[in-house]
Amino acid sequence: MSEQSVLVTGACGEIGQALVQGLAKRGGCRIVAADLAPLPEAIKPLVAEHLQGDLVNKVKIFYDYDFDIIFHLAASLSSKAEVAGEEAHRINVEGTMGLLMMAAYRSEKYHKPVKFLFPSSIAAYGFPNLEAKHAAGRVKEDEWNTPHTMYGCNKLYCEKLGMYYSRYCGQRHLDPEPPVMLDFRAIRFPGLISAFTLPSGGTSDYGPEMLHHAAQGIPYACFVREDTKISFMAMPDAIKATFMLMDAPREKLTRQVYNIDAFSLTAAGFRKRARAAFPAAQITFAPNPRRQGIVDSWPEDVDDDAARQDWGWQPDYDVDRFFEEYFLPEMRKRYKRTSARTNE
Ligand code: AKB
Repeated sequence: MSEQSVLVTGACGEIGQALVQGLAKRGGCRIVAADLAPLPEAIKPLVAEHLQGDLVNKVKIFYDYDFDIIFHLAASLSSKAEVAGEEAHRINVEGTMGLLMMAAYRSEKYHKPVKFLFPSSIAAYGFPNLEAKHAAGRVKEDEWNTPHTMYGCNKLYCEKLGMYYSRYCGQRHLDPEPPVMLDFRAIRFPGLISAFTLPSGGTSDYGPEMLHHAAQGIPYACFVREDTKISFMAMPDAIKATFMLMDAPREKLTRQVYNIDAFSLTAAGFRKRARAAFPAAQITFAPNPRRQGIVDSWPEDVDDDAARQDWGWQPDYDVDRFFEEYFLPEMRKRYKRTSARTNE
């Protein structure tokens, strides 16, 4: 079988690096990366070509590539997008629209649907207050689509744009010979936690930041209240879900945007787990009202039944396995000396 040509935008970010490693492990593809930053050493040997620079200005270049699959990960995350809204809109919406147009054009011209994998987010939801959040329980994909943030608005709109370009663009879908359209698929990710990289610019960042600080013996002031609860997931599960959705036969998919879920934990729950593993951890709470408002608008739990039914989704890591089998073994290995010292 010939190699598949794959584009990964935002390749130097947290999901990007894990995804490139996952793709390389699967094999059978030529990886083209795109990012503002130079490639980190961890993925440099795995990438055939890296296009460094502003994606929005670079989209034209991609018309010359024959991509089978596009993973469009480049984004300005929720906290950063609140302080630089116009720039976030440019990156999150204009960048996505440019790539969707390119993928739609190539799908039609070469009669081959380009697969477009889009990471959406729990930020696409928005609750008016904490009572509504607590009462909502497991939120389904089409409920509470009333985001409070620039990032959430961008993600929700780009989901709709993806559906538009893959189904209705030009209103030719009812023609006797409709054009070949791109194949758009999206996952709404919860907060993600990697044992290898740290996030930046997001609001679910308090979870991974707290754990990485605790492991290194560095004091951490958490920017949300102790009772704050949203859903989280181990990075390997996020990559697994992305590949599962990518591989799922199109006829099995009853929707184009799917929730996935692994575990929900309060900020106090993170502290308890961190202290159990690293007893000297110094964790305090100093809520930032703006960032608090963002997570208060996000669901505590999402309903991922559609993903489970359509493509067999199931996380490998519940909260116990996340700590015991993924995060802590890596931390203990990496920060052996630090944690031994701080535990004395
Ligand atoms: C963020 O906090 O902005 C992201 C997300 C939940 O999409 N991690």
